[in-house]
Amino acid sequence: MNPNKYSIIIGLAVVAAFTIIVAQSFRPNEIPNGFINDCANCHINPNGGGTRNAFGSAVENGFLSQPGPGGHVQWGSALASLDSDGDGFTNGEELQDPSGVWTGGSIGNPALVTNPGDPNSHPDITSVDRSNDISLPGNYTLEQNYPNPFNPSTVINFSVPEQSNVSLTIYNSLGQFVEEIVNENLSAGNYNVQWRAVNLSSGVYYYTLATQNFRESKKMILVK
Ligand SMILES: [Ca+2]
Ligand SMILES: [Ca+2]
Repeated sequence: MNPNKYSIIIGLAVVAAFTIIVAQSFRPNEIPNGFINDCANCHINPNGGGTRNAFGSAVENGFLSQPGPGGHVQWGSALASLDSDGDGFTNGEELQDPSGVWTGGSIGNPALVTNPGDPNSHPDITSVDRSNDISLPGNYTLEQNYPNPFNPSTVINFSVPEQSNVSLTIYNSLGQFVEEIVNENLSAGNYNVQWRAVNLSSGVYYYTLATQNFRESKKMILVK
């Protein structure tokens, strides 16, 4: 082989390899908390390259500044509001920037980040958190869930004025047991529960808060 041709081929190979490495490494830095899952955010192979996962395909098909490996990810409310992997949580919820306002730097709680391209990686289905309202409630309360109607996640707020064994249970419209989403001994305080309806059909459901000294039910509507 002509030595000049040989060196041109080597040169092209180096450029191609460099382009692939650059393409794999910069995109995780263009989504909020993207470094946590790195290339696994966009590719089935967690080391990057090859077939894209559902989030990577969404990016590739509509959220690049230009097609191909040189395109930059256009993070914003549109991409944040999609649920690319169909796990019931938007890309923004998974990456801790639900509104898509991130433009660099940290946002949300990195410890809660899940993979927007992997349906098996998603936020906890049910979580009980102390509310930001740290006042001590004088009464038991059970608030109306929001959003309502909902699909598939909703939030239920309640308060307990004393340390209590708390149960929060979902029933269907026939009064049949569906799921107990809280069963904990909680200290006096205000609480938020996020609940995600998994494998349930549209319809009316009831949620019941029960303690030793209190019991109340409210209605909510799942619309799929
Ligand atoms: Ca998702
Ligand atoms: Ca996911």
